[in-house]
Amino acid sequence: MKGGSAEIVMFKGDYDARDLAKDVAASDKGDIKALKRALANTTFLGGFEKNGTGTVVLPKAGDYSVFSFESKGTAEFSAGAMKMARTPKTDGTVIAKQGPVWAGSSTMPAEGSFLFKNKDRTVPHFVILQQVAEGTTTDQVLETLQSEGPPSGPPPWALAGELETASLNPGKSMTVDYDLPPGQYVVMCFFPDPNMGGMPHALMGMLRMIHLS
Ligand SMILES: [Cu+2]
Repeated sequence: MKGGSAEIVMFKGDYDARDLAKDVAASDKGDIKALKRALANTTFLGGFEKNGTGTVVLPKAGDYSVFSFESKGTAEFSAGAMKMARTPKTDGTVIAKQGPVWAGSSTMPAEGSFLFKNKDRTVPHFVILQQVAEGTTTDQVLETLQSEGPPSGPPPWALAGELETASLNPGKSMTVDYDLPPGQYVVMCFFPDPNMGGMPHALMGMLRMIHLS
């Protein structure tokens, strides 16, 4: 499910982008040890979809990598001496909490920027905003996600508006600029949970309905 964002990451010790690509590929095939190794050695600092904008926090001058879960592609960059910048003003918040569950604004303007904060102390999370038909329930979305077999087209509740962010480690935050059609949206995260056999968080019920107006 998606995963096309550019993930800005930093690594522990000798662990590098190639190790991460290998571990993620193994994790996709159900290797939970590889997933746990990836999480123990990687700090996810956020990032954006193609053409997406916003702000991330780079904790220090030094080497960083950009990683794509979708292509397993990587790139390196170095950040020089930095000055502290004030977090830009935002129009709403999307907060991941232990459970995992979502909290934050229940309504936001249809255009603006939101603060995404991972307050969960255990695992990384990312944000997918998917527009849904007005009145859709999280139970309906969960039922679709849990249905077996290849999808026979898009779910009946899905509408055109969508946005995805990269992942954030526990305690990290970022801001995300967006411009979406007004309406009801489901907030989802599909990060695989290492303590639940790699189950994506949305399937554990990490779903929340919000409105953009
Ligand atoms: Cu998650």
